[in-house]
Amino acid sequence: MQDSNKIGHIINNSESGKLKEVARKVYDQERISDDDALFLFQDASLSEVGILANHIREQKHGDKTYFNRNFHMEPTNVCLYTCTFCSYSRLIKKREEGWEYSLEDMMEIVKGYDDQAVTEVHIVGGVLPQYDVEFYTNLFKAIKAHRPALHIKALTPVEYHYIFKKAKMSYQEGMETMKAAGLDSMPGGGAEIFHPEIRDQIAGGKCSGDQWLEIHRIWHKLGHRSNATMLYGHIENYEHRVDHMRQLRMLQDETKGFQTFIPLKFRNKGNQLSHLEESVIVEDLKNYAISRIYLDNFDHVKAYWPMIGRETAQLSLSFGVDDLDGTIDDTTKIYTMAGSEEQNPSLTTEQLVQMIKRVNRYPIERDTLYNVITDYKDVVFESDKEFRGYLELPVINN
Ligand code: V47
Ligand code: SF4
Repeated sequence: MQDSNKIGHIINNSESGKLKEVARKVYDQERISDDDALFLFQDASLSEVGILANHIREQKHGDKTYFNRNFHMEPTNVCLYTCTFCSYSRLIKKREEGWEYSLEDMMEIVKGYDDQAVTEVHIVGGVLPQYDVEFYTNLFKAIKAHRPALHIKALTPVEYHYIFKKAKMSYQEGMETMKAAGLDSMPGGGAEIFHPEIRDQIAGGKCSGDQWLEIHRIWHKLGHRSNATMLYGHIENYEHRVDHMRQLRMLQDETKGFQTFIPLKFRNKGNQLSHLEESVIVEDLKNYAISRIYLDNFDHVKAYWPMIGRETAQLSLSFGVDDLDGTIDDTTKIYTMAGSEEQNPSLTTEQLVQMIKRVNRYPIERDTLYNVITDYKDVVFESDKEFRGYLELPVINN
């Protein structure tokens, strides 16, 4: 059944008047309300939200599924903040167990990718006093001097708020300084859950939700792009998730600067919230789907595959997701320390392309700004020819 027929089926036959109403809105490309989103979280089934989200996903992108070739660099895994969900925060007490890279160390990492066709470096990590405006501007300049075409996607309002305050700079002045040094875009981290009821408990002391949004607003108004995340599945409830997405949707109406929304599933290893159970896959898929339905003004929804694992990432492509991040390598420690599915989150381009093709989607390598680099629709790898389905069913000759 086509998705529009499936939506028609819900509109005509659902026993729930509310579900009919939400399905009608999706069909008519009308924005859903906060109340509708709450209803979907609380009362709709996975298959119902999946039909609605997939309809929107296919309307926006057809079968296209994006990824990019990037690498992550983390200057340090020691952090003076004490976010309870983060496996870095505990290291401040035993600093010698962590790493604190110098500018030269960071440049060695960059140079290690000289012979690889990566288009983006994603820089994120702990907050420490020596990583200040001077350190980061020197780092950005050194990267651009070495490899001008490499897109620098770096730091979040958590770091920016801290380093600008220390340098007695306004956010405006600070972001202009970063741009002049070579910053190209901002990743979506540090958003967690904006609502103070939750944020104060899990991420006390770091920038507030309003400050996070203000730094993105300024960056967008300077003409640049960024992403947004939401850390879910810990102590928040559905109202907090909807509140978080509402604030993102409002800012996006104002600036149109966000590219991608990335829900991040809370992982419970090695942090102060280890006693909490992790959300189940059905919940993760529902969360992707409802994000896709609610955030009508976001072009893309991304599943960060190292965190959720390859199979859930494949499933997510039928629940609103159109982007699988990239072919990152194993320098990303924040997730492996928190218990991500992939202990060595590295995939070759061929593996990532196959992962996408095997769920009948159409892989596209993009740059950070979603310009197409390689269209893999008709590219056939040797290993494709050997693939006969997940269960390796015998080929039946009639
Ligand atoms: O803000 C920390 C999260 C984020 C845990 O913009 C955890 O393209 C789950 O934002 N369980 C940083 N999550 C990563 C991030 C990101 C990742 C990939 C792509 C992009 C992008 C951005 O990692 C933090 C925090 O929310 N995090 N600890 C944990 N235990
Ligand atoms: Fe530090 Fe970020 Fe971890 Fe919070 S989430 S402790 S700010 S590294």
